[in-house]
Amino acid sequence: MQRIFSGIQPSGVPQLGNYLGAIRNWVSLQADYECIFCLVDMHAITVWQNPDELRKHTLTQAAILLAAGIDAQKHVLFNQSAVSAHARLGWIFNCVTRLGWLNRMTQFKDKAGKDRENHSSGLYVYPNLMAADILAYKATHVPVGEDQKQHLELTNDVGQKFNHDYGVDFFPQVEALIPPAAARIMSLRDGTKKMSKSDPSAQSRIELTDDADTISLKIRRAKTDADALPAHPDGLADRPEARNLVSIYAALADMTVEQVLEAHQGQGFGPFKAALTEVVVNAIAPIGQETTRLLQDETHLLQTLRSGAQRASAIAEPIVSEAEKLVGFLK
Ligand code: AQP
Repeated sequence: MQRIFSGIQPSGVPQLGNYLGAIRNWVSLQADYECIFCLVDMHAITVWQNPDELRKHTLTQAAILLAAGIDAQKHVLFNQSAVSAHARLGWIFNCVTRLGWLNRMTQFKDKAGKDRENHSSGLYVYPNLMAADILAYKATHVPVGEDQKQHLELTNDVGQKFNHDYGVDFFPQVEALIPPAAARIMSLRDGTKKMSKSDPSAQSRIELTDDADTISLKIRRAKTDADALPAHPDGLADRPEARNLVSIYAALADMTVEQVLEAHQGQGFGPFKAALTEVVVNAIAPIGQETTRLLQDETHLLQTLRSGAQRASAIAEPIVSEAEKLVGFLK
């Protein structure tokens, strides 16, 4: 069976964008692939994380994934730092990747902005650790959004350079799986910025643990304009906030943007936001309720992650040990 590796950073409570761009897709991929789902806590600390918050977010994120439908018995769910193979292969890749490749990574440029000197070196070599995450399992496919395509190309470049440098055919090429409707969900406060779990404003996102009242309030307060909904998507061209709300509706109701506009054209944002609230609450609130229930049994969650780490290790250890031997490390 083909193998998928996919990760999410426990850098906050997962938000609606994580759900529509990743988690929901992971749930359906479980039917066709052997899936390895990883809470990438080592990636999370490339920017500062309060230790207590990191522990809390890692557990909450595990609960959310289970509540959303990840099957940790049939597939593998664990936190990255619990499997040392990631760090070991990541270091080897730090020594294989060329600086020029990393200099071209747009996500680093976006995240570091102009204040480059003050960011961690971890943020800079992040793509090497991501390559290690994937290749430690010789994953065949990685579900990625548009924003991660460049990192996946680097993964293939590192794997191929390793093969070339050590004269082997060891790491396979990895294929991107771009989700069918890879909606990029934008902030509720600024339609030009992506919705993010670490945005300082909690009003900018819907968290997967938000209850119905919180969801309703956040949608009521979401930035919009004074115009009614147009009949055609062209009418949303210069209206990022309006377009975002319509896209969220479409993604959650399994409709196209055209169909949503057909049903709601001429409506102002008062009634449309009420309809959107209902759609979001129906999709998200059950996940939040189940998460709350799962978080009551922390021991069970820890056991689930530990068992996942053991099974992940059983796959990665022989692969990474072999890579270490190829490099010339004494074993
Ligand atoms: N707004 C979004 N719309 C669609 N997809 C999104 N993803 C994240 N935000 C959106 C997808 O979620 C997956 C896991 O993301 P991640 O946690 O590894 O990192 P991220 O993309 O940096 O997510 P955040 O929420 O913005 O985290 P922070 O604030 O910590 O940087 C990825 O597949 C991503 O595409």
